[in-house]
Amino acid sequence: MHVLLVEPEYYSRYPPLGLLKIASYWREKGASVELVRGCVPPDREPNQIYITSLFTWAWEPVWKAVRYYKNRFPSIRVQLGGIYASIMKEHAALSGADHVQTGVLAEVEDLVPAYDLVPEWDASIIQTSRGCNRRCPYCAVWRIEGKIKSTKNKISHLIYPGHSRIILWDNNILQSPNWREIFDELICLSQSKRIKVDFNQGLDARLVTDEVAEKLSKMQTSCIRFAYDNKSVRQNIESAIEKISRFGLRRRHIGVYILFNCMDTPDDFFERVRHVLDSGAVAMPLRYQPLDTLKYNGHVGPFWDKEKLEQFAKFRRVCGFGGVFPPYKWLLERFDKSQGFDEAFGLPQRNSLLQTRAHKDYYESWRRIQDWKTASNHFLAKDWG
Ligand code: B12
Ligand code: SF4
Repeated sequence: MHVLLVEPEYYSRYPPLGLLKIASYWREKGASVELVRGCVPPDREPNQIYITSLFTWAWEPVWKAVRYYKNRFPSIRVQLGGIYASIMKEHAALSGADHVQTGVLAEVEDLVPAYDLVPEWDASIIQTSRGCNRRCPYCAVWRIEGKIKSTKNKISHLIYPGHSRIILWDNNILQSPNWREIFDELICLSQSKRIKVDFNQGLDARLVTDEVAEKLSKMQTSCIRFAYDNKSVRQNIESAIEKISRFGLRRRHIGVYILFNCMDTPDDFFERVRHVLDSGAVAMPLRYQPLDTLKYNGHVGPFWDKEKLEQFAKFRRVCGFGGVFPPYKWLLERFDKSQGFDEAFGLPQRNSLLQTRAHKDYYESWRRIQDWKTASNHFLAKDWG
């Protein structure tokens, strides 16, 4: 039995985790596996073909892959699964796949992914839980995975030999009944094996207690992320930042995602950015993408328009760092004086005093405070060295 695993040719920062788990599953059954990216002739004729998918807007490379392998091996069953397939089953079925799988495959969930298929990759990606008990309208997680479930209370067996970092993909790890055991194990791994921990999907600020903050402070984390999706969680965000910094984690190593272009207004968005910078953390604006969108950045929220979105995109390019806003002096002063979105995010005129100041202050402070740069790189997942 030979199983062909296909990652379509879309951009991804991470290896195709679902396929790597499926690879381990088939190997346990004695099959051989082959992982390819895009449309390429495999080394051997397969008996089964698994194609994965990711964001809904990356559907075209998925269709291309399905057609390529279906044409090449017309009698072999081509299965399609992953995020796009789960969110948009009917659309995915039009690709020509013989079967569209929605949701997770329970039988592969507790297997160590076959990382030997991606030898250049050096981190173990772990989901200690699936699902989430909240039902935020803009989120796919509760729709695909349901309530919090399949919670693990141990993770060491999921760390691949030689990996020096752990990336947690839990949607809301603090909801897990086992979060304490997991955190204690992470502390142990951090302290004994110097393993770095990345809570990649962020932590729920509403669930951050002193106990959580204390445990976090004992791990090797480079940054902690929260989400400030609407003003109702302002107190929770401020309190979580305060607790974490009280236990020794630096405020500038806390990043806060700020959803915009959803049901918010531009002024409301500006205020949330200002709150985050005032609290000393890094603001990370996140443009809303509808769950069933087939085009990235195609959506314009009811209180936004294209000009405002473009204006903000330019501002973050010029005055942000890789799109995020650290609380640097020029920005803090500017936001303090601004009454709303237009004033805050109006692009400084070319060669104007403002722009010169923006650049000077900005780059100088980043050069001076190297750890900001490091922290930001972590937020941007560019370099975890
Ligand atoms: C990690 C992650 C990221 C990473 C990048 C992921 C990557 N690979 O490059 C980062 C942090 C960068 C990120 C960013 C964003 N993300 Co994101 N992200 C995720 C997350 C947690 C996992 C995605 C992933 O890679 N999974 C790997 C998959 C395919 O493996 P798996 O699901 O474990 O696979 C199982 C099953 O799917 C199945 N399976 C998989 N393949 C196959 C194939 C076959 C044949 C079969 C049978 C089964 C099968 O079996 C597996 C084992 O059970 C999901 C949430 C979630 N819980 O899934 C959101 C998610 C995909 N992200 C989402 C969003 C909205 C975003 C952002 C747009 C946020 C923003 N506003 O900026 C950005 C977009 C970035 C960009 N420009 O492209 C949405 C997707 C919405 C959509 N319309 O597609 C999700 C679903 C989260 C949500 N809250 O709704 N994200
Ligand atoms: S808390 Fe996070 S994971 Fe849970 S439904 Fe809301 S956005 Fe999704």
